[in-house]
Amino acid sequence: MSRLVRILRAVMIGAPGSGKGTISGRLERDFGVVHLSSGDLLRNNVLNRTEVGRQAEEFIDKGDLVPDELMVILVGNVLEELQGKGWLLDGFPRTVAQAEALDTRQDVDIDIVINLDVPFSTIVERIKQRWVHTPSGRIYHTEFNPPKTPGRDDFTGELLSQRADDRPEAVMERLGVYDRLTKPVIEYYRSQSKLVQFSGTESNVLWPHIKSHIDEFLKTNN
Ligand code: G5P
Ligand code: MG
Repeated sequence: MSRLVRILRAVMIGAPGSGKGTISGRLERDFGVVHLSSGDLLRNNVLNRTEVGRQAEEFIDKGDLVPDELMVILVGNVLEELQGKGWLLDGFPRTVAQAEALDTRQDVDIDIVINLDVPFSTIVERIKQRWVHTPSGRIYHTEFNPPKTPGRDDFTGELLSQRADDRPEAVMERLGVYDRLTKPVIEYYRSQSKLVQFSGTESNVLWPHIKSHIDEFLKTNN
């Protein structure tokens, strides 16, 4: 098994539903990085009715981005707690302003930025069948990754739900926001020579390529 020797710091970029959460879970399992999903962080704040959750909810439900200032503080606070550990940021940064804010931090030096390039037509179909366990961030799909008991989380047995922003109109808004605001982040990291892109329609096909890329990176940089 490939165990982490060097501390890996990575970012996962991709359109809504491109499989960021799915692939991040596998990287966490195989490389021992802490998976930090900005979306899960926000949804837990909404669930627990915190002040951040109250401010963020209306943006999330419409499919718009939460303001940069709020995101930079929220994710920054968690990174503070992860000093000395390997991590994988899923869904952050997703504007150039957020990427620049991350670059100003002394404790952050990103090794690799993984871009999942999945066609929008594939995504729209997938998202209709997604079910989630919000407290843990566990993701299911009625065919690709079904729960053992329909409608229930495998570990807690609690009821699964569908995300408010997985309604078709919110999904279309999210894809538009991705095109306008997140695609420039891909170019930002390409110009830093940190970007590696994986194109396809199936996570199980992309995954072995991503895994061997990280294995190779760790071998070369240890
Ligand atoms: P999130 O939570 O970051 P998105 O929109 O970026 O949300 P999302 O929807 O979580 O991304 P994903 O993680 O890329 O998608 O995809 P996934 O959940 O792994 O896979 C999607 C579904 O497809 C699942 O059901 C999975 O099982 C299935 N699947 C995976 N692979 C395959 C496959 O090969 N085949 C099939 N058939 N199915 C598959 O952000 C949410 C909101 O929070 C705010 C924004 O409002 C955002 O819209 N937010 C931020 N705002 C500002 N700045 C930030 N940095 C923000 N971060 C979050
Ligand atoms: Mg996700």
